[in-house]
Amino acid sequence: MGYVDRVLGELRRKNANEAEFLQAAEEILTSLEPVLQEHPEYERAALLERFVEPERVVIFRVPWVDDAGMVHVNRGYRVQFNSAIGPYKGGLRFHPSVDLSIMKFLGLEQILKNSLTGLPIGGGKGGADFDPKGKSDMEIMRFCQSFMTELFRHIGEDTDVPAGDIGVGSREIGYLFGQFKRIRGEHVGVLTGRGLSYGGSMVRKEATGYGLVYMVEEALRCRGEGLAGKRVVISGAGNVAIYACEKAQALGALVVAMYDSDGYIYDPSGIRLDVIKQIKEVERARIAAYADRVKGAEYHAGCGNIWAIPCEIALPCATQNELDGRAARLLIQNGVRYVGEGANMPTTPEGIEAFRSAGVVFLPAKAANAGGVATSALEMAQSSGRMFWTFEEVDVKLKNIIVNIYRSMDEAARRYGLAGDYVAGANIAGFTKVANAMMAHGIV
Ligand code: NDP
Ligand code: 2IT
Repeated sequence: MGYVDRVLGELRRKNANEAEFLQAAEEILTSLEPVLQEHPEYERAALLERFVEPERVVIFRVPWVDDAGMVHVNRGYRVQFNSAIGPYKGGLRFHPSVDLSIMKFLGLEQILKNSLTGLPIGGGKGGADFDPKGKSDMEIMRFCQSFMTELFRHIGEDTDVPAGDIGVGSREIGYLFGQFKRIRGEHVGVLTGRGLSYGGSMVRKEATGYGLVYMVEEALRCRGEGLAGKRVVISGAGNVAIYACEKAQALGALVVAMYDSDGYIYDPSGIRLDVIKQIKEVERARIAAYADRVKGAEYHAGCGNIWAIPCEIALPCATQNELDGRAARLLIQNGVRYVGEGANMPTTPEGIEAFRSAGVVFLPAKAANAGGVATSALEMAQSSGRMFWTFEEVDVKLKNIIVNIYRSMDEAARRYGLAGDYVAGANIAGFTKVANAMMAHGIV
């Protein structure tokens, strides 16, 4: 049995009930075969066995009191996966579906994503099975304070730097930072995605969505095309989706659909992003309200059928496994040519295979959504340097980082005879640097 199969077999045995983690690990390890053949020393050093085992996982109780005086208990997590190339870095997710499997898949992906940025950040992820929907501001604040009252002892600007993810945006980062500062008495860059008045960076809010569109733009440019006039479907209506829509529209694309977890809106004349921002960012309401406010727009309950809308570019920006084989086949039938993953692992293995065999340009999450964490690393640089870059300065750096990621995954794929296979290219390019660092550190 080959090295990869042996490690995967053991991983399945030990983590049998972690479906998402196994899905991510299988994709990554399988695509690393050619690298491992070139480096037999990796097997002797049990490099893969160490790579798939988190350095540390912290699981903790998060008790909090709601506005009616009822006590609730949630489960908090921080997976400190790999610190070979820098301090652990990765977001916090607050969503009822959060469990160890989801935390570990996100942490594993984050290692390679962070490596691809070219910046010195290791991989981590955290969160809680807390549902922020329908909670008051004060309930959110008390939850964040309780969460940080345990988390603070495990993080630090040079050890582990969390940020946002699903359910954690600028409001939550503010409450988390306030509590950290209060307990530790340090005003440091221990979280990213901070507000601009207390150490945040320009462009961090926009970075994941903008970066996603910069990568699609680069893929189009390399094929002699541009975004102008292209029809785009975006899933999600949160941070990543909103700023992907903003940049796609700025570059002349026609975005016709978006969704939240209840259903999708279709607006053939182009999404009015001011209305979406008002509903999702200001009112924290449901996307269904869009169809009441914009003439000619339709609302459909349920999410899956969004992928039946004809488009040339699909940008899944909500959550894992939201785009399956059936959805991929529908998109292909209707003429999709580019898929850029804004969310983490939004496409199922069957969906990826369908896009691959149809020759669709498929830009995988760890490359396509790396703009967020890259800008987080720029926020860390500004914090330690006690300086503040303008919007334009950060935006130029973000775009350069994204174009470099595109080039490194493209080159890595070509080097192993896999031209155009960006899934393999991104995994290989990300892994190379981490593997070098782990080998240099000895058996740790
Ligand atoms: P937000 O919480 O801001 O938005 C999430 C959006 O996705 C909401 O519209 C939400 O709908 C929808 N959604 C969540 N879960 C589901 C579900 N099970 N089914 C359908 N829709 C769902 O999160 P972000 O925009 O920050 O994150 C979106 C994705 O991007 C995630 O996969 C995240 O890991 C990834 N990502 C985020 C980065 C960042 O910087 N924020 C960086 C890189 C990746 P509803 O409001 O109804 O729940
Ligand atoms: O998945 C991700 O890359 C994020 N949620 C952003 C992480 C970060 O540290 O900015």
